[in-house]
Amino acid sequence: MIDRGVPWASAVVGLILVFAIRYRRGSKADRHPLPAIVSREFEIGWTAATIFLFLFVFWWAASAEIGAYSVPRDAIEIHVVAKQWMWKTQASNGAREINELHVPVNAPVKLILTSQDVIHSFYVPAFRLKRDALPDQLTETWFQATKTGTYGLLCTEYCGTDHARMLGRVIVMEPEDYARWLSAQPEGDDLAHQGERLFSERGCAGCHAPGSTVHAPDLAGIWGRPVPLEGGRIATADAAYIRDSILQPGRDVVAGYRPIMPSYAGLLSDGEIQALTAYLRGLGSAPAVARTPGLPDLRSNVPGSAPERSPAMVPGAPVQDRPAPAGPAVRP
Ligand SMILES: [Cu+2]
Repeated sequence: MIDRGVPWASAVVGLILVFAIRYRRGSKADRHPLPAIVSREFEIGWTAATIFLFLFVFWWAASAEIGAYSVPRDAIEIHVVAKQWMWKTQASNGAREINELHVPVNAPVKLILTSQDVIHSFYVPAFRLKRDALPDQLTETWFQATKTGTYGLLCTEYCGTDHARMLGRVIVMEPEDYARWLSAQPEGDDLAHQGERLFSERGCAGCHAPGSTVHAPDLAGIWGRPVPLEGGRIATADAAYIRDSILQPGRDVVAGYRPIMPSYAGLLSDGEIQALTAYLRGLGSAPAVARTPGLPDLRSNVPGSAPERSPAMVPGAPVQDRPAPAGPAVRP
């Protein structure tokens, strides 16, 4: 297929060549003196004014766009899983909803989106908020509602037969009402606890628990830290990295380890991966492994290590008499 730009480019280049030859210096072409339509000052002023106008609009649009992508640190985190044809949301405090999302007014809310099947798009017109939910990927967006009320939530990516019915509501409440609503929710497990259970139920702990005999990276304290990979690359242990490591473990193998982990693609749902991620995140970005007295802290030279925290969240691992971790000096 010929690109549509080709005729235009050919015309421009052709005219440049024709004029360059026809009006070259010394040729006898007919040259009328230029009519003075506007003054030179007017032309300079006009050019400068439009440049400044353009720069202003660019700055204005860019700063709005950058703001839309920088999520405030204290935002309430809500996981959103889209599927044909519903929206499932779960706040990190455990409140689960379908096709509804309760949020407090005047508080930043961060959405972490994914899809269980095809591409969907989370769209709240009243908030000017739109972000695609993609299978096998996480996307993020955030908003801060400024008025209480109920606002329509739509899917705005054609996703199959009932696409038009993939509707929901965002309910913005006063903070006190929100707190009351939250405490009235069924005693649901929060994500991190679900993840902790999955971690042992699905066999992750069999290899990744600090006491395991299998040579697999210990995951305590991994969150947010740089992970050295085979081949000298460095990854950051964020949600996307953990997700990839679960679904495609052979792709980014941690330096010093063999690629023995099987893929969990098809075995874990998106919700379960989110729960595992929340659990690993809850383990913090500091070593959770209890140090055996007399042995040096293997991670003490890792930049960004935060102070030691409770090892209580490592499943199936006794705190007191755990063997000293084996492996490379800097563990992921
Ligand atoms: Cu959809």
